[in-house]
Amino acid sequence: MDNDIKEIIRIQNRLQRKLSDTRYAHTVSVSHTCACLAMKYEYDVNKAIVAGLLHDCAKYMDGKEMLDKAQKAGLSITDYELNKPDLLHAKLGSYYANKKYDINDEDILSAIKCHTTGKPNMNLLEKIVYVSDYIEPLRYKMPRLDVIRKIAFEDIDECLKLILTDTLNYLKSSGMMIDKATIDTYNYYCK
Ligand code: DGI
Ligand code: FE
Ligand code: FE
Repeated sequence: MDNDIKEIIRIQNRLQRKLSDTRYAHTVSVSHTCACLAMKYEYDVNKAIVAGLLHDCAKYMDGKEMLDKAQKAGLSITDYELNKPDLLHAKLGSYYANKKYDINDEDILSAIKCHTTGKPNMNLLEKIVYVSDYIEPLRYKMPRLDVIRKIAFEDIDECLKLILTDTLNYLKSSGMMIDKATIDTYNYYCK
């Protein structure tokens, strides 16, 4: 337990040096929200905190640099990510969590990897990180956040449905291209 806390503080300090002030504030906020959901749904709280802390650990560069780094790391890149390289911060973040932050836990790495698009049949930690990223207390732009936040602590699958529906509607109404992973996740949970 003592070691867990030291590890969490070490990760926080490194992230604070790497990320912008606002990204770091979001990061801490997500990790606290992950902790709360882990308590509610009886998941390992420290693992949820680490996943929340590291979910955006690659989000300190522009799209071009992400693409460059992902190519150099030998990560598989979809055509969609080539067009919208910002989405790569999830895959690249999972890679950095492993290589730079020495995380070997597969659940943590996969929760980071799918945090932007989601994926079908997510495990509990994947759901916790996906939902926390959307509802953390510093978020304010999305519609009906009050309802979504409340449902997050009542029925996490119902909450996923609301988030996926609103995200898809938002992407459609902004005329943005939609990643296959986002559509697959929507179809899995909402149809
Ligand atoms: O990194 P964050 O800003 O904390 O949050 P995130 O990793 O969920 O990324 C947020 C953005 O990703 C949000 O504006 C919705 C967008 N997104 C999710 N799925 C897709 C997508 N954007 C596009 N263009 N296509 C998608 O399929
Ligand atoms: Fe993100
Ligand atoms: Fe985030």
